[in-house]
Amino acid sequence: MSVTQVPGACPLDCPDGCSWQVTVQDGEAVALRGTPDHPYTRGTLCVKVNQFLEHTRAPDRLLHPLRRIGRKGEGRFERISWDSALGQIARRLTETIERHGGEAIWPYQGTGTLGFLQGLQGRAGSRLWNVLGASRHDMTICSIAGLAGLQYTLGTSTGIDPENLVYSRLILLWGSNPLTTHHHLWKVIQRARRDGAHVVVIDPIRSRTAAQADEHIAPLPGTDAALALGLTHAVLQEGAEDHEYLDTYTVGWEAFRKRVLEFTPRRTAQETGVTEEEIIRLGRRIASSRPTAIRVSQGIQRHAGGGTALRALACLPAVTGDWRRPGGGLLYSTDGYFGGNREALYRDDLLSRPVRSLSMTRLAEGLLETDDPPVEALIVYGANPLASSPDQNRIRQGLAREDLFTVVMDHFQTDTADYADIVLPATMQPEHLDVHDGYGHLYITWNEPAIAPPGECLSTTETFRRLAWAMELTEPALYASDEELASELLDSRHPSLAGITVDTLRDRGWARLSYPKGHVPFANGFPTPSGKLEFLSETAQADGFDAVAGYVPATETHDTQLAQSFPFVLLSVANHFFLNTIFGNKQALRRRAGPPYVVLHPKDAAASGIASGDRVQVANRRGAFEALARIDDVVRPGVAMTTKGHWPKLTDGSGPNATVDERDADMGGGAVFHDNRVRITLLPPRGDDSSEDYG
Ligand SMILES: Nc1nc2c(c(=O)[nH]1)N[C@H]1C(S)=C(S)[C@@H](COP(=O)(O)OP(=O)(O)OC[C@H]3O[C@@H](n4cnc5c(=O)[nH]c(N)nc54)[C@H](O)[C@@H]3O)O[C@H]1N2
Ligand SMILES: Nc1nc2c(c(=O)[nH]1)N[C@H]1C(S)=C(S)[C@@H](COP(=O)(O)OP(=O)(O)OC[C@H]3O[C@@H](n4cnc5c(=O)[nH]c(N)nc54)[C@H](O)[C@@H]3O)O[C@H]1N2
Ligand code: SF4
Ligand SMILES: [Mo]
Repeated sequence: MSVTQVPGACPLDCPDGCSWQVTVQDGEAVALRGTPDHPYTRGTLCVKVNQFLEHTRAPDRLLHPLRRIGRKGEGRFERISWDSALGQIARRLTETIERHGGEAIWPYQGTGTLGFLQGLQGRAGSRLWNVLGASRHDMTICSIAGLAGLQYTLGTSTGIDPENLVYSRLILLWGSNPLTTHHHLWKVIQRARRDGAHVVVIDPIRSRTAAQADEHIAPLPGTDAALALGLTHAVLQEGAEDHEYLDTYTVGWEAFRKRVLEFTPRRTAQETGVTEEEIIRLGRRIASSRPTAIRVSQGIQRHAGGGTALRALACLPAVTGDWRRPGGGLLYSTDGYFGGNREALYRDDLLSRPVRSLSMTRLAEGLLETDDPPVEALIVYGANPLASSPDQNRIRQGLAREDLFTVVMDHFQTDTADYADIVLPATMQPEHLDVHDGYGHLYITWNEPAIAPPGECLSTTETFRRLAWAMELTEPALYASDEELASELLDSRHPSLAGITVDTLRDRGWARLSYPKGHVPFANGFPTPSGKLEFLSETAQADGFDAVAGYVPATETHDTQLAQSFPFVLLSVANHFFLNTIFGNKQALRRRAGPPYVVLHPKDAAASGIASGDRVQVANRRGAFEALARIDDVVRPGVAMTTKGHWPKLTDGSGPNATVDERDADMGGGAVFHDNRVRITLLPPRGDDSSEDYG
């Protein structure tokens, strides 16, 4: 009997980027655990991923290529061989290129795995798409508005090391719910708390995390920039601004100060729905707590003013000078710490001429309204847009186009896969090679294949190598092996990789990037054009934004006219038991998640005659979905809460994204999932008990 421990990484789109170990016995994976000696993973995974091995063996897993034999969306398929599948895809892509040029192909990559080889971070497939001249896929679905906003203030979207939070005296979890979405950070926060740190959650919802914090402030959705300016106002009232820091490390202070002075407690309270007392009290606390850390994650920027919000939030630690202290500053993403050679993977030099970009969150528009050329071939991998992208009903229409050729590479027959012409079975993390960083820590991870893929599953890299071969493409870069790709990625002189080689990484499974503990970014200035933190950004102005950081209200949330017909602002947040739509088909986790629900404040419920457990319809002009009502004061009056993650076809055929608009946020073309007004009405009780699945 042979037993080995194979090092790996959780592939999911989660800031914690856990390091894991697969115990393999006689070729079979028998146990999975978080790596015990990894300083961030600390031996634990999470409620979603603990049973990942069962997920790899799920009875509904796709094991063979399939060809559609029913109508689009109907879900009837027959098994075909890889040769036949790749032959058909090669022929269709070649014809498409001949007819319309490469831009008629849309490679639609999602967040299913973040791996540098198989997934998003390395833009898997990029080399092939560049050779074919396919449209560029613009990854707008998750974090881009915030990234763009930070870029103006800081010159980068990279923030502080989360492990530095142990040095913080005050921690603001601003639109961030780590107990659900990245719980390893909570351990760091708990250590800071034991040393006396005070933790405040700023979230319209009393989330799991808010319930565990020292304090909870509930602003109206989309008003965070106003709140940040109002808190800065209170800091100035205390005379707590750091003049030396402002003089040395920032530009545009006078202009920004003028703006801040407009955000009196009174105006801020009107704008945000937070009381003047709360604003002044928290402002004073910030003024007197050195250092203060702000952890802000992605939820907060899914509004019309999302980019502007991050831009304003990053200014606060400059006013107090906290950016220079370990444990002070702001953390949105740590992605920029890893200095691997991403360009070597992308190989954008293989593109023979510039191509257009198509936005991930505008799939319906792309399929229904784009011409010159129209999208004729859609290759979906690591994505489930019919469930996850905005404007579900129009996406369904687009996917149903008879002249559209759709390929879906996935692990399961998702709602999106039901519309595919060809479905290709993909490997899961224990079955392929990959390299990961984390967007919530400073470690990188090696994922060694632990077991053989089941059935005929192929990795993304291998699928694209074989497709290139079927298309008779001669570019050698298309045939690089996984090991070669990993070496090219890590072959970098960037200081973050000092002392890290493929061999050392492969051997141990993980490495801390080469930054000292307590590392303070921007100690010697900021990577902006001025070299300083920019309250006033000429780049922003040149891009058509206000030169000075400020506040942009949400669109639907603040529309009082619209509120007459659609009285609720709907937030569709992370589900504790799913990771986006991954695990939405997993019985054990569905049971724990329960059926789709929508939470209403008791006052709203009373006014609408809705009681807990009632079946309701959540609707606006774009679409509707069904949910069970929960009445709870975790939400503010006028705000309703549901979660992302349920599969439409396993519920009522619909979901929150049926109500979400395709509109862009202010920056980067980000999605506005939470800037969404709906009405909620009682449905007649159903005869059958359709929630029995959920136990
Ligand atoms: N269990 C689980 N974990 C996940 C995911 C999942 O689906 N499930 N998804 C992963 C992904 S893809 C991502 S991007 C991250 C997201 O991680 P988070 O950003 O932490 O998660 P969200 O639930 O999207 O949003 C966090 C909080 O922001 C609040 N929020 C919404 N609008 C506003 C606002 O205008 N102002 C303020 N102050 N708060 C607001 C929401 O009420 C919510 O509680 O999590 C990752 N982790
Ligand atoms: N209403 C609402 N909608 C949201 C959000 C929200 O807050 N509210 N959040 C948004 C956010 S933050 C994100 S990141 C997006 C996510 O949206 P998507 O990127 O579309 O993510 P998922 O829906 O989870 O679909 C991922 C798919 O990839 C598959 N997959 C996983 N690993 C692999 C692999 O190795 N190879 C292949 N071929 N496939 C794989 C999974 O089985 C799954 O079907 O959703 C967004 N949608
Ligand atoms: S989903 Fe996040 S917390 Fe869970 S195992 Fe993966 S990286 Fe870790
Ligand atoms: Mo995301």
